[in-house]
Formats: sequence, structure tokens, C-alpha cells
Amino acid sequence: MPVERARPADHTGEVVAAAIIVDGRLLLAQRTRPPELAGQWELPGGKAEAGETADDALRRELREELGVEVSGGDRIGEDVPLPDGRVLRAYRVELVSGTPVALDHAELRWVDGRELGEIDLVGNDRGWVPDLRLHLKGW
Ligand code: 523
Repeated sequence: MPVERARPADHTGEVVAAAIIVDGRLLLAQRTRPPELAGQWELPGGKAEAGETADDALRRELREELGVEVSGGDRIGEDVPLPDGRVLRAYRVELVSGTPVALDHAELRWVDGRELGEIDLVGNDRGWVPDLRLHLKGW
């Protein structure tokens, strides 16, 4: 008889992160949680929900976090494996409508290539800096 096991939480999904670049500047958002990441800056995004594509997740997360509509979704940079088994991926997206507002972050900032190298980015996002800079001015 098969043994019924408790299903572990689904930690096999994707965490999406958005590179929104306008006029050579990248939008960064300052995290408020968890305490070890609070104050650090990230590409906004979050966990894809069950059944969502990366595109769906980007559109939902950016609507929730920034109040904007986006489209697109070319990959940028390498996959980042997270300790819980998920994979973090960055996508270049275009603003379709709205002006980003910090609905879930402490603050937003548009940075050029030089500022991207100086700001306190979350560790997971740091590897993307060289790829991001190719699209930014001022470095
Ligand atoms: N990261 C990360 N960089 C980055 C994002 C969007 C997320 O390192 N640019 C990490 C931080 C967390 C995990 O990915 O360890 C999930 O991101 P989070 O907390 O932003 O996802 P949410 O918003 O779906 O999570 P809840 O706070 O639970 O709603």
C-alpha cells in the first residue's frame, strides 16, 4: 500500500524580478522585509503562484507592488538559485501604463549605471549588474 506523505510546500517555482528601464535608468525598489533584507534595493517582483506563467506573475506583481501595467519579458542575466529551492529570474519589461508608486516598498529610485554599482542591492540581484549596465547610461 502506498504510503501517504505530507506534501511539502511547493518550493520549486520561480521568483520573477523586473528590469524596468526608461531613458537609460533602471527602477529599483527598497525592501521593507524580512528584517535581514529591509533597506536593501531590488528589482521588484515576487513568487509566481501555482499555474502562473512568468509573464502572468510579472504583470500581477508589478500591478500589486507598483500600480503599473507592463508587457514584454525577455530574460536578462543568469538564473539565481534560492536556498528554498526556487529560482530567481530577471526579465526586461516595458511600462505600458501608469507611473510606478511604492505600494509595497519603502521607496523607489531610478538609477544609472554608476549608481547601480554604488547602491546597496540585495545579494541575489548583484550578479545581474554587468548585464543591466549594458542598457543603462552613465558608467
Ligand atoms: N528576491 C530577491 N531579489 C528580487 C526579488 C523580487 C526577490 O532576492 N529582486 C528574493 C527575496 C525572497 C524571495 O526572492 O527570498 C521571494 O521574494 P519576495 O519576498 O519579494 O516575494 P513575494 O513578494 O511573492 O513574497 P511575499 O512577501 O510572501 O508576498
